[in-house]
Amino acid sequence: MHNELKITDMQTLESNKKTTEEFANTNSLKLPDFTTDSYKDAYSRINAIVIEGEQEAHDNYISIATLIPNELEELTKLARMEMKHKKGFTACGRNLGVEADMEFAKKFFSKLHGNFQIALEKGNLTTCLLIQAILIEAFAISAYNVYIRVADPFAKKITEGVVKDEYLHLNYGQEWLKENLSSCKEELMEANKVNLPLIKKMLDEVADDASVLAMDREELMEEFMIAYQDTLLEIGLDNREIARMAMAAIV
Ligand code: PL3
Ligand code: FE2
Ligand code: FE2
Repeated sequence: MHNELKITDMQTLESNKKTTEEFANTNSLKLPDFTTDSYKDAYSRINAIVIEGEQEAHDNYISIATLIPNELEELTKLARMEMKHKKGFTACGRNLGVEADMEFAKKFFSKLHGNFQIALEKGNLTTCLLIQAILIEAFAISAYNVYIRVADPFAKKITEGVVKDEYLHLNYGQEWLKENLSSCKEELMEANKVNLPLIKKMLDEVADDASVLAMDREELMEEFMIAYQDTLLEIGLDNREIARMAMAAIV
């Protein structure tokens, strides 16, 4: 009796193992060929976007600190993480033998960058936080979560480390906006109306290149909406307000 049980357990183990192997196999079949010219061509733009995005995120947290001086230490920490992310993604490009198209990436961010700078000059902290800590971070989280599923092993490991930090960044913006909701709600809604459509445009712009990396557009949108809606809910907005805000992406 005892013996029989053992055998059954071992059989179960064995068949589990097989299932895992088969799964890994089917999965790896779906991974793109990282060495083709078309992969590298798309990667030169996507990699640049990510590198530029991390650099701008760094600069933005440093700028935000000028509006909340007593948060200087915390914001400097976040900014440092962004530089680490930039280094990590630079290594990913180097590892694949790809040169990042930084000029393309600068253009890609220019509109959003401009809006952030205007808000900064005016001292509109809520708008700055919405742009960087909510919209850009949710965009990064969606992209990185999807990328992890189809990345080369080197990039996968780096991206897994990065995405954990991005949740901290999203959380930072979330907590500040939550604490100040009564005084910043109106500005939050207005800034969202202007800037969410830009994120949607950026997603559309990157979709073709992303699909060459086996990243699906619908999946990217889905991941974005999850991070975005979760955050707005945590900030304390109700379902109707969140629906109204999300609607800005489709009109
Ligand atoms: C915030 O910490 C960083 C902001 C970066 C924004 C990234 C947007 C990425 C869109 C492109 C999707 C491809 C992801 C692939 C990663 C190499
Ligand atoms: Fe980052
Ligand atoms: Fe970040």
